[in-house]
Amino acid sequence: MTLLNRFVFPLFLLVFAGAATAQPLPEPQGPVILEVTGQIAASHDGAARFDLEMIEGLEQHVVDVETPWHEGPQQFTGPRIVDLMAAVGAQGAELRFVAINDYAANMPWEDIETYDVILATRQNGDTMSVRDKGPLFVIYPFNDVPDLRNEVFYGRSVWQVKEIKVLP
Ligand SMILES: Nc1nc2c(c(=O)[nH]1)N[C@H]1C(S)=C(S)[C@@H](COP(=O)(O)O)O[C@H]1N2
Ligand SMILES: [Mo]
Repeated sequence: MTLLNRFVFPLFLLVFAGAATAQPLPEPQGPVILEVTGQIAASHDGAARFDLEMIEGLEQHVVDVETPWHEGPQQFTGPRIVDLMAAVGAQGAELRFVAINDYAANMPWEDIETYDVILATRQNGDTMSVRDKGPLFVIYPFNDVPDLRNEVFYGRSVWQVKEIKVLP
């Protein structure tokens, strides 16, 4: 075996095995605003921790929407939750969103594959204070998919999210 084969090939295997689950996450540099726990590959002691910069480093999606909680049309920005789940190598059937006030709601995995539901970090371009239901707000595309306008999806629209538990 050449040197190349002995060292480079195993390295390739490692890289591809990793890609099948998730890339290693960097350490958060700023305040941790989100923990993803449960059935994830990219965990440090059972959780993947995110600061704002890490969440905004994921591909961003914009949702123009009117909601029951805001006056007039709003523009929310953040990663699709399905992309956030891919980033941590999540595999589950349900997601449990836990809020700062300990409100929690479960979302079937199907929702994040069916709709462009985002974990919004920004409302009309600005980050959201806790008073304004921030820093993280689950936003469904209620305008694009008007059938979502009912209590089931309102109940899953958790604001002040601090944790996402990936459940079997
Ligand atoms: N953080 C947080 N998000 C939440 C809630 C809550 O109490 N806390 N209530 C949920 C439920 S059950 C519904 S129906 C709507 C309620 O919105 P409302 O309080 O404006 O009626 O928000 C959802 N998101
Ligand atoms: Mo509700």
